This record gives sequence, structure tokens and C-alpha cells, in this order.
Amino acid sequence: MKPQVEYSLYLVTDSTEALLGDRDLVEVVEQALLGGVTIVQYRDKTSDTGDLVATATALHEKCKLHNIPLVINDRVDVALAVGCEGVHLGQDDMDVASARAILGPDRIIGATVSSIEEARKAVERGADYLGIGTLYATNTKKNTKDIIGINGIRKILKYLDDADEPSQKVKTVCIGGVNASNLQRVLYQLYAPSSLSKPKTIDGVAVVSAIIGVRDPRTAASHLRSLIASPHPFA
Ligand code: TZP
Ligand code: MG
Repeated sequence: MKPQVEYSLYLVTDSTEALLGDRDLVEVVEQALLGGVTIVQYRDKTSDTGDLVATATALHEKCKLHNIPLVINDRVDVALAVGCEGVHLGQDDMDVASARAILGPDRIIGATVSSIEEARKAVERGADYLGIGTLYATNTKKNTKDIIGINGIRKILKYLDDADEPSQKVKTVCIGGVNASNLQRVLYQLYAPSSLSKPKTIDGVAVVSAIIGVRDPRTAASHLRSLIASPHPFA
């Protein structure tokens, strides 16, 4: 059975000096879990495969204690080796259909999309959720070519809403520059109905620096959760 996933506060990890400093990633993620993140993606562009598997295994142990799914960025092989809940794939990684063929129906597969066409293909190939972005320019990922802003994300949500049933059902998170100062505005702007009948809204926000890059990740995560839960002040 595929795990039921709550996407509202999606943590993407970062192991770089700029955000993590000399802290231990597994300890930082444990604090974020205590603060209430609802899904964790292990994203590490520099470690070798052995270290990736070791860290992912340690993260998976922590996530399991909190009943929170762990997905691995880029690497289907690492997800399989660790036995975690799934993968997150960008446009330059293994395509979603091939990953689905390897991982089977019960793992979570997410895809990064920046356009309607990428969203259409990801859903057709069997993605469970879409990471839509880049919302705002961010120091965490400097080479993002596609900064699509609120309007770009709204266009993709509207397309999904108007398309077939799998598109309407696919889960969505936005990523890029979301933090405690702009989260409620982002949610409000992405909540405004894109169609009158059954508007598709964003299911969550994905953050890196707003949790990994702060001194107290537990308090940061719990503050973001409370902002997500409280009525939008703009409504
Ligand atoms: N993909 C698009 S933007 C981004 C990724 C992984 C980084 C987002 O980081 P932050 O610190 O939440 O802006
Ligand atoms: Mg990738």
C-alpha cells in the first residue's frame, strides 16, 4: 500500500556549509521532525554513493519513528537500497515512468516541474506529486533557470484542475524562497480559486533554508506549521 502522505510542510535537506555549518544533518532533521515537518526529501548533490546510503539510512530511521515518509532526491538506486518511501526526480534525472517500473506502485514518486508541459508529462508517467517551481529566486539553488513566480504556479494549477482525473488528483507543493515571512501570502495567492467548480490549490510548501539554515530547526518547523494551519490574514 502506498503511504498516505500529508504534504503541507515538505522539508528538503541541504548539507552545504552555508546552511548546515558544522551541525550534523541527521540531528537537524530530527529537530525538524519534532517541529512537525510532514515529509522529508534527502537532497545531497556531493556525497558519494556509500555516504548517501549511510546518511539516508540514518534519516530513514528517524523518519520512521515519527511516521514521516522519506524520499531521495535524484537516486532511485539509493531509495531501493534504503527501502525508504520514494524518490524525487528532476527533469534531468531518470524519467518518472522508468522509476515507476523499478519502484512499483507503492512508492512515492515526485517530479520537479516548471511548465504545463512538464506537469502534463509527469502526471501521465505516474507521478504522485509535483514540486512546482522555482517560485522565488533563492541562494539555496542558484542555477534555477525557471523562476516562474506565483503566476507561473497558478497557471500550472489551473491546467491540472482543467485536465483529466489523474491531473486533478496529483498532489502539489511549491518550492523556492518560501519562508516564515511570505508563507501565508504564498498560500493565499495559490489558494484563490482557479476555477469556480472545484478549485485545485497547492497542497504544501517545500522549504530548505527556512528550516535547515536556522539555529533552531524545531521551532522554525513548528512556527511554519502553525502559519499553515492559521487562517490567511489576506483572506
Ligand atoms: N528547487 C527549486 S528551488 C530549490 C530547489 C531544491 C531550493 C529551495 O530552497 P529554499 O532555501 O527553500 O529557497
Ligand atoms: Mg535531480
